[in-house]
Amino acid sequence: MIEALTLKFGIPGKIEFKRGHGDFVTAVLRVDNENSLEAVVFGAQILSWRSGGQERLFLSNRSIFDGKKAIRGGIPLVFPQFGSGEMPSHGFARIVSWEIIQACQNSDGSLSVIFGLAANDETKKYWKADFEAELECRLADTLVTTLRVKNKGDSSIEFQNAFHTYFLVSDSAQTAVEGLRDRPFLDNTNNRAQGFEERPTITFSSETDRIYQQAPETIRIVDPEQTITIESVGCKDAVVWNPWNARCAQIGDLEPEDFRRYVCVEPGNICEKLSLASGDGWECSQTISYSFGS
Ligand code: TA6
Repeated sequence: MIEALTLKFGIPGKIEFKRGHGDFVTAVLRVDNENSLEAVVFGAQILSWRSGGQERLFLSNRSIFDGKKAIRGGIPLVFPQFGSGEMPSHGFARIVSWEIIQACQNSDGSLSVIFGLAANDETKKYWKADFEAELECRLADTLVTTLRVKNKGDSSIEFQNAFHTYFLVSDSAQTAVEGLRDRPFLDNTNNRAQGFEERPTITFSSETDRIYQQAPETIRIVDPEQTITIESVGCKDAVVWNPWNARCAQIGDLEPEDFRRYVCVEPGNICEKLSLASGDGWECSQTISYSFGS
């Protein structure tokens, strides 16, 4: 498999393939010494994104790579369901294997790897839809993740999605999320009670788990050492999540202090399911970038 992918898509030093965590087939993109990423076919999940020469994503030391459980960290893809429901939590996309259908250097010098997932016996265990999905990871000095969905069936389909990114921070207690002032939200720590964000920035001192509705296209995460900018297209909502200490202690694939090491900001479509007519296509994306200092 590695040899075949290398023969088909490999560019030495830029696009390479290996057996990484969990012995999963892993695509390695390297723009230069400062910007690289690693993404595995299990869940089409980015596990590492280095920007400005440093790792910008959190990956739990207790992540489980058994090919069954969702990997704790990186950028899990939530699709076609958010949260609990008829399918496993956050849908099946992150717990099935995808296929690498393309990897290339683009005309602007960025590098892309595209994972594909078409409806099959495994997905139909969870969702009857006849769909084709693609996740493109595009790396330059920014990282763009794009989800594309096509409805190949005879009737319309409905789904939710989110890019469930675990952003590595120096200390969540010294981190602020900017851009969500004056937005309504549903509070997942209080039975999805309706709230309204009055604070200019969101800071963390207890469990925070909110679905912001009518989310802006640009959200920033600021900690003492970095500013991460998240620009989304086609995402109506955005989740902000940090479990804080008590909830963190209950999550088996997190270490007790991990709540200090990450903040999740997750653009997506959650509050209202998206509907896709037969034969139609749809996409959404997020562009994340890092700048030094707060
Ligand atoms: O996106 C926030 C959230 O829905 C939280 O409620 C928490 O459950 C988190 O996702 C992680 O979910 P997971 O299924 O990956 O453990």
